[in-house]
Amino acid sequence: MFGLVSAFVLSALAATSVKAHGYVQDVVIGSTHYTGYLPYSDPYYPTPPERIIRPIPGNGPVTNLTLIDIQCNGYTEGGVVGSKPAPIFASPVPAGSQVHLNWTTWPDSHKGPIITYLARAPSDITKWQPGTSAVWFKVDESGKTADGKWAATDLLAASNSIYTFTIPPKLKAGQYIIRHEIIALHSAFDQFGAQFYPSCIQIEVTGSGNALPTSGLVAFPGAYTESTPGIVFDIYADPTLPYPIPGPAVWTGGD
Ligand SMILES: *[C@@H]1O[C@H](CO)[C@@H](O)[C@H](O)[C@H]1NC(C)=O
Ligand SMILES: *[C@@H]1O[C@H](CO)[C@@H](O)[C@H](O)[C@H]1NC(C)=O
Ligand SMILES: [Cu+2]
Repeated sequence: MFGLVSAFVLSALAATSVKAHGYVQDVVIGSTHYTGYLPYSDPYYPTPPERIIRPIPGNGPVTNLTLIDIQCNGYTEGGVVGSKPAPIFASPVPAGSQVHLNWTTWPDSHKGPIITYLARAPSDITKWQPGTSAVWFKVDESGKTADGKWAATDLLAASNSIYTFTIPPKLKAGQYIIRHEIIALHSAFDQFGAQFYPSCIQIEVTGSGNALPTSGLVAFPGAYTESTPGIVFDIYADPTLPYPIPGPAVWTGGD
């Protein structure tokens, strides 16, 4: 049985290794490790392991900003359109805690920003699909430093492929999807060239805070278009040119 599984895994890996990009393979919150959705092994188990990250088809990007795939890296199975919910969620995640996102090895050519959103689930997160509703607010972003260092390559490489952000300390308790993405800009000098690598991670925030954004929520698809600043950008041009991170302003969480 296991030999068969491994053969499947190996052939899947061989088929995709030519364009190896990446995904979040592990999430650490407090002292708890949550293994990410592993697209080259999880689907091949007779009983797939339960993950907190919504399924993705592989390590490749989404490039069409009009598709629902841009929300959680698109996974369609059995008529599911958009993100298929994961069966479990990380809990407890105290408001104010750090979330550590462990990416697979990221190619140095794939320079770009790292951006993180949250969406509050109105009901059971293991069944919720946001669809095209404007429910997302940005909680963290990192683009290019003044001396030309990019989040997705320089910053990630310097931290062992771990990106860390903080849940807003006063965020109201409840279930949330974290939409965490790298945008790779190596072909973004022209329209339709930017590559999006989103991951959707399900969590349950605890605490006594009562803060929620009251305006400025965005939808995926919808938040980005080919004319949004930072979607078309030439990383090979003047390296001192500041990079405008796409999407709304970061919500500071009522601080
Ligand atoms: C994006 O997807 C839409 C809907 O399927 C399609 O009409 C459009 O041609 C696609 N755009 C690109 C650049 O592939
Ligand atoms: C990231 O996850 C991989 C796979 O689980 C693991 O081998 C590696 O040690 C993790 N990196 C860190 C810095 O924890
Ligand atoms: Cu790539």
